[in-house]
Formats: sequence, C-alpha cells, structure tokens
Amino acid sequence: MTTVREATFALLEAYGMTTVFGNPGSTELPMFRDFPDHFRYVLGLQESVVLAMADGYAQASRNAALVNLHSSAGTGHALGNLFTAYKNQTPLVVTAGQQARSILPFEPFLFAQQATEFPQPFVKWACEPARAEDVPAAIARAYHVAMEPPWGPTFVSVPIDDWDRECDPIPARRMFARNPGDPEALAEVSAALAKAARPVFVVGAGVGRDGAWDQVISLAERHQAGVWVAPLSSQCSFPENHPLFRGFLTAGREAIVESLAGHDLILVLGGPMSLYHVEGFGPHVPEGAALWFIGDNPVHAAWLPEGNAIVANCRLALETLLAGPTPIHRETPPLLAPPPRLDGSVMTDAYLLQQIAALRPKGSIIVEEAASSRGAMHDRLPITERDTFYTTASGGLGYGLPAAIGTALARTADKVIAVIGDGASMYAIQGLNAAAQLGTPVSFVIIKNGRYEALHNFGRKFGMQSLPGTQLPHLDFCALAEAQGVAARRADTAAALDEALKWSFAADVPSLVEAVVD
Ligand SMILES: Cc1ncc(C[n+]2csc(CCOP(=O)(O)OP(=O)(O)O)c2C)c(N)n1
Ligand SMILES: [Mg+2]
Repeated sequence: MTTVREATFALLEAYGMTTVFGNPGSTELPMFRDFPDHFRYVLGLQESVVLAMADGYAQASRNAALVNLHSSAGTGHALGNLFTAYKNQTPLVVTAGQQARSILPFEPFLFAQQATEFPQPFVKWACEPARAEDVPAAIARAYHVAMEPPWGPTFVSVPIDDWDRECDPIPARRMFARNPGDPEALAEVSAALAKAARPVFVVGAGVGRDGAWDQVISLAERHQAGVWVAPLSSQCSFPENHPLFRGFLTAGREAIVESLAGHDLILVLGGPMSLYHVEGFGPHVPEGAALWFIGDNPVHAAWLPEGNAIVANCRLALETLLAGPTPIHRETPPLLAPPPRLDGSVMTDAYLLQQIAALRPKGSIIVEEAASSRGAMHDRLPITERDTFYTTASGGLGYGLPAAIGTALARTADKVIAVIGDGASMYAIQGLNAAAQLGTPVSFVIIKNGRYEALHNFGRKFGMQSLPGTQLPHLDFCALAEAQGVAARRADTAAALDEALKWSFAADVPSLVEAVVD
C-alpha cells in the first residue's frame, strides 16, 4: 500500500509532469507535503497566469502539463485561459482542491460547488473521484484523455482529505492514439490532387502541432500548390519566406472566397478554413472548387460548411499523400513582392516588427498578442522556422505574456520574444513576477500605442464616432516591470529601439522593452 499522494506523484513523474503550475490554497496544501526535490513548482500570481504558463509549456514540450488551482475561486480565475487552452488544443491536466468530504454537506468556506461542471465545456473530461483511493487512476485517465487527439484540458477535483489516504499504486501506461486517416479517403484525395489544374493548400495550427512542417513543404512543392495560412491560426505551419507562400486568410467569408478564387481543389490541413470573426454572406468556398479537410479535430470536420473531411493526424496523412501519384505539370505561382523597407522616421508598429525581424536571434520564438498589429506582423516579421510562433486560438486576451514564460521554460535553448499589445499585457501583467522569480530570459516587447486600437478599427467599420473605455494613456510599463524585478527600457526613437531590442535579445534574464509607437 502507498498513499494517494505517493501514487499520484509516481504517475506524474512517469508521465513527465514534474513541473507543476499553480497558485495554492488551503485545500491543495496536503498535495504538496514532502514535495519531491526534482519536481518544480511554478507560481503564478493569479490563476489565469498559471493556466497560460502551463499552456505555453505543454505546447512547447508536446506533453500535458499539470495545473493546480484553488477550488472554485481559482478555477474561475483560470477559466478565460482554459477556454484558450481548449481552442489551442493544448493537453493539460488541471487539478483543483475540494473541501474535506465530511463537511461538504454544509457547503464549507472555499469549497468547490458542482466542481466538475464548472469548467465545462472547456475540458474534455472532468471528475471528482468517488473514493480517495480512485484519485491516482483519475489523474492517469485525465492524462491519457488530454493526450488523445484532439489534445485538450481535463479536470480532476480532489478533496483535501484524500492525499494521505492509503491506496494501491497505479502503474503508468502507454497509449497510442495518432490516427493515420482512412486509407480509401486518402487515396481519393491523392487522385484529386494529381489531376487538379490549380490546387491550393490552407494550413492551420494542427500542421505545426502534428509536426508535419516538412511534409507540407514537400507536398506543396510536388504539386506547385500555393499555401495560405488558415484564419487566425495559433501556430506556424509553413515557412512564410517560401516561394509558394501566399499569405494569411482573413477571418471573413467573402475575403476567404476572394483569396482562393480560381482554384479547383482546396486542401485544408490542421485547422478550420471557415473561421469567421465577422458576419459574412454568400458561398463559403469559391465556385468550382472542391474542398478536402484533413485534421485531428472531429469538431472542425463536423462543422465544415462544404466539402469532405478526413479526421487524421496531419503528419501521418501527409506521408500517405506523399506516396500518391505524380501530378500533371503545373505552372509555378508568381513570387510575392516583399513590402518596401521602412526607415524609422516614424515610429510605427510596422517599423518595430521590421526591426524585431532584423535583430532577432536565429531560432527565436515569437509569442504574439498584439491585436491591431497582426497585419503589420504578417508583412514585416515572417516566421520561417518550425515551432517558432504561438498565439491565442480563442481570441481571448491575457494569454500571450504568461504563455511566453511557459514556452521559455520548455525551450531553454531558444530565445522567446513576447510581442504584446499594451492593452493585452495588462490582463496578465503579474506574469512578469514569475519570469523574474524563475529568471526566464523572455524578451517582452510591449507595443505602446496607448489604446485598444483593434477596437478603434472595428468602430470605424461599424460607423461609430466614439468608443467609450478604449484609451490607456497613463501606463508606465517600465515601472510595472521594474517593480516586479524585470529590467526594462523605453524606446520612442528608431535609434533607441534598435539599442533596446539588441539589449533585450542578448539578455540571459527577463527583460522588457516599452516600444512607444504612433
Ligand atoms: C479577454 C478579452 N477581453 C476583451 C477582448 C476584446 N479585445 C480585442 S482586441 C482588444 C484591444 C487590445 O488592445 P492592445 O493589446 O493594446 O492591442 P491594440 O488593439 O492596441 O493593437 C480588446 C479589448 C478580448 N479579445 N479578450
Ligand atoms: Mg494598444
């Protein structure tokens, strides 16, 4: 016999979950009695920070990360980023403390009410084990469900009095769940690709997640197919300096149809093509185009407005397609012209992003949450290497700054650069404390335009003259960083910007650049 705690920690170790992201309360403390020396506790000073750090870490390490929250209150704070983790398809095992079973009938202080229902629908599975001795098996199941494609968060509520109870040890298991895809359907796609006159690919985050970067390049080159990035994709899936790269689809129906017009076959890989941010009308797919979707998420496959779908791991499915018949001869699509260089006489977000591209270390990772600068980033900061770009798949802000820290904890050999809007940074500014405490050498670049510019863009579209609650004139990001132990520099000229970026990119501790833009 062993204790529930010992059995659980043995499983966590076997599953590679030795970094615990949390914010503790009374109901979780017994979990951490005799906390093993080779485990690491990463403290976030608010649970949304905790969740996003774990998300960044799990995505970068391609393994589920363990999150520990305090009862309903902590779970509530984490919920926005739990939604993002669900949309990101990030594997997480989220545990939360529950009050002692014997006092649950009296609705005790800080208990978790309807604990398993509260995080729904953003978890794939939720459980409060009926008996203390069932806790380790529930953790094991939560791990395997989180790691079963499509990856995502799971949730286990654990009563405080369970940890010291005796139970049998649970052996760690291995589970293999990558789906190679229906062979007959893949043969149909192969044949359609071989005889298409003008095929085009749309790549979503699942290509990056499934490690299919090389396979997409090979298939696109074989078919001379242009490659577009799916709307609001949260990971990079294709080198944005490749001659076949076509650009980024906008999250609007008419714009997507216009970008893809003239193609007779659209192969969508690893994420939805029909992802909309604004209402649109008319067809979802250009006239005369057949559409195939291949990706690991059956939900994306099921709500496809048109076309056919194969639920599959992108890498395995693409390997099958690469073994398919040779295509007919096709013209190479024309090269896209790069945007003209900016000289920095005006400090804009576009100039900032151009300079980040020029000065960033090789292999560095961009974690982005800068709403109105997306277009400028697409133009000026091309992502050219695999696994070097992450952003929120849900659109919820407050993810990027802490996610960058988690990414850096997993990718210690690579510089992580967090490109964050001034508004976005304030949803999770206390994440800087974790970076300082851990010494995680993230470069935080804050785009200070003094407002929620993205909402001004929308306001103009909606014909609104004034927008209440969208100005942020008084924030001092250097002071906010330094107060938490992160060194900072302000840059409001081109010369100061280059110097600050070089300083930050060379630093082996966390650093922040407040880039003041027009
Ligand atoms: C949690 C959350 N709250 C509100 C929003 C709505 N929202 C979208 S963009 C935006 C402004 C972001 O401001 P900032 O980070 O400064 O970027 P900018 O728009 O200035 O580029 C807001 C508030 C959101 N997406 N998520
Ligand atoms: Mg802003």
